[in-house]
Amino acid sequence: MNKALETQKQDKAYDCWLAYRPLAEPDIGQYRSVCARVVVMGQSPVMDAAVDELKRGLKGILGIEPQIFPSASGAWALFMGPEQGHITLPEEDLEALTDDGFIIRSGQDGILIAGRKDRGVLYGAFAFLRLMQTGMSIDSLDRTENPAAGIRMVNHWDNMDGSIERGYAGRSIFFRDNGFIPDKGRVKDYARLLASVGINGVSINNVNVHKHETRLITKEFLPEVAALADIFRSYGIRLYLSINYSSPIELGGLDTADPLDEAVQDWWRQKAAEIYSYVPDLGGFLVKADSEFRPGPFTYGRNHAEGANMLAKALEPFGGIVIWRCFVYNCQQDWRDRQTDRANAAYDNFIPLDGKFMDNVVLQIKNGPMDFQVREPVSPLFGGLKRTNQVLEFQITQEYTGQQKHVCFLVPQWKEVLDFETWCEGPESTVKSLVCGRLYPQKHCGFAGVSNIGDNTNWTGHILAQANLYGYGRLTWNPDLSSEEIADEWVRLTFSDDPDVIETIGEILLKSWETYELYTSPLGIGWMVNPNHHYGPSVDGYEYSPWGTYHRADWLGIGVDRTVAGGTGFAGRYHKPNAEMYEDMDKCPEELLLFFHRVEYRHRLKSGKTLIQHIYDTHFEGVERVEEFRRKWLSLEGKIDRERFDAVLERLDIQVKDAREWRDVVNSYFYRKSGIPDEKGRKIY
Ligand code: GCV
Repeated sequence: MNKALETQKQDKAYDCWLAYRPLAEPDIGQYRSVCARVVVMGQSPVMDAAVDELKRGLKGILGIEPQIFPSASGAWALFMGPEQGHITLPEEDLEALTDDGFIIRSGQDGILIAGRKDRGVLYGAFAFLRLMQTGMSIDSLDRTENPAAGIRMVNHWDNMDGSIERGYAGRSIFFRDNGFIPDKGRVKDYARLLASVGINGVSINNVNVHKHETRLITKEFLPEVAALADIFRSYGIRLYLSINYSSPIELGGLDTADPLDEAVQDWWRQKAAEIYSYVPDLGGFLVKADSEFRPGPFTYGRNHAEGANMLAKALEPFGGIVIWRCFVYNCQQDWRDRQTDRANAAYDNFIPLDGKFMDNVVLQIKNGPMDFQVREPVSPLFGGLKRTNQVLEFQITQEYTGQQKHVCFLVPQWKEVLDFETWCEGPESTVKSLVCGRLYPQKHCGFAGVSNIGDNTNWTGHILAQANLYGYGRLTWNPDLSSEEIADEWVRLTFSDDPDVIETIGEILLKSWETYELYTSPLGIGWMVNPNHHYGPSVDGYEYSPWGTYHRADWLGIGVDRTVAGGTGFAGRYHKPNAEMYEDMDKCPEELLLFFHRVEYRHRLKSGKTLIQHIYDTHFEGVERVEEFRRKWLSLEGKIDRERFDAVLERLDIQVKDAREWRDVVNSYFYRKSGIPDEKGRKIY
């Protein structure tokens, strides 16, 4: 799979959505006359990246190589047109921009792409090419855009031996054999992909920081970290490092990492100064502490605010931030204990600390209370925390959603989370308004997504999984975009503007998450995967383990009672009316029924079907839908290049086979537990 970079670059899948295809003549006539000359005002590595991109895009889409004219002016603007200065920008327009925002405007003689900073121009250049490629008329070019939030980052779970925890697209593009990969060509191409959708932060190493990675903050590796930071910087992206909370012990020879110990504080202060001497604009640290056996402040009887603030003080003089993850729970539960609930853990650990974190600390909260299942309710920390900086964490890599063997376009799932009404301040208290800092003032807030890329030629293993990276970035820039808009853009940019291609791939993408859910774990209960690697069905895989991820199925029914009345009380962590909705079995949204309630197999759902019949029917339907995806894909033969057509088909073949396995394993499990036959008499083992 790992061909040399030059060979990889020739592969159609390598360029993802930045392939820049020629457009039909009637669509581009006007663009061609305007874009032959480009005046560039201002110079910096980021402006260079913007100019390079523009040249590349104009060549690909219009087939022209523009003449570039430098301008003495220091203002950030990239002007395209026959003559300079025909478009002037009123001061108030520029004032409407944040540092990353841009204006694209066409006038009689030219087009202006302007930003207050060079980063805005870069984003503007990408947006301009996207608009042109998706057929936007030159007359309609008049837009001002600012990103929704300041933090728009991807997290890598890459280890220095080159492996990637939960990676499904090859090996790391940063690390190999416990060192850095010398050829940085791939990193530059990655930075370009990220910047094109508005990403401005990247943490390069796994949040589980092992022995070698602990040393990333030492002289041994800091020059290499700095070299990567240089590449990302020229695309407006800041680099972050995941750190080991025990570093003062493991690197500093201290006998404690207690955040209140002065020697520990001093060690981190000096360490921060050393790190920033190599990377002066390091974004900061990402920290997984006291979670899944990682060290943290609990060891010393301290809380997470004390733990995070100590690091924040060390980074403060350099403008760095501490991104502290809320994925904290007891992973050694006893199955007899029905009160401890993993779903409660993050909320119960962090709500008492609201308002106690320094303002350069940000809490990073997974979208749901468990762990990136195909369906979960939204974490009640959103709307619960009112005086704390927050970042929403999504998982772009498909750990529990088909591992990039199955097509599962996650944008519709993310949209539900973003649009979820928390009611913390009455109506309009959506998750997106919270994480974009529109509801409570936050110095730092935004988005993190666990990256789905590796060194496979097509970056993401499944070519259709490129749409998840694309969609994630687009949503961090503008969470109001719809799933349909994102799918449509991505297909046009990646494949073609042929209506059949757009419609067929769009439909597959938009139905794929729901389809995956149909043939896997039902009605929000989650898990049912093989332990450890998490691929494929094993209904009891986690039922008999201490991780606290039970479904509690027996011969009568299934589901976890998380009500306040008789269960773990999780439903009560939400604001009204959500708390009441989840508490009441009749009001609970059905897709989350088994997450909140224990339900008998003979219970009738709103559809009139019994729960058991619903389980059988959805599993048969899920497989039929995947078979339909495959048929639809086959209808595109000849409309998509052979390489990518075959590559997707190969994955769909796997998906058909594995979806059937899911169906049969889940259906026969519940048939044997309940003894209730399928009303339709289909084959259940
Ligand atoms: C990086 C889940 C995953 C782990 C991951 C962890 C986390 O448990 O299975 O691989 O660790 O989440 O988010 O920290």
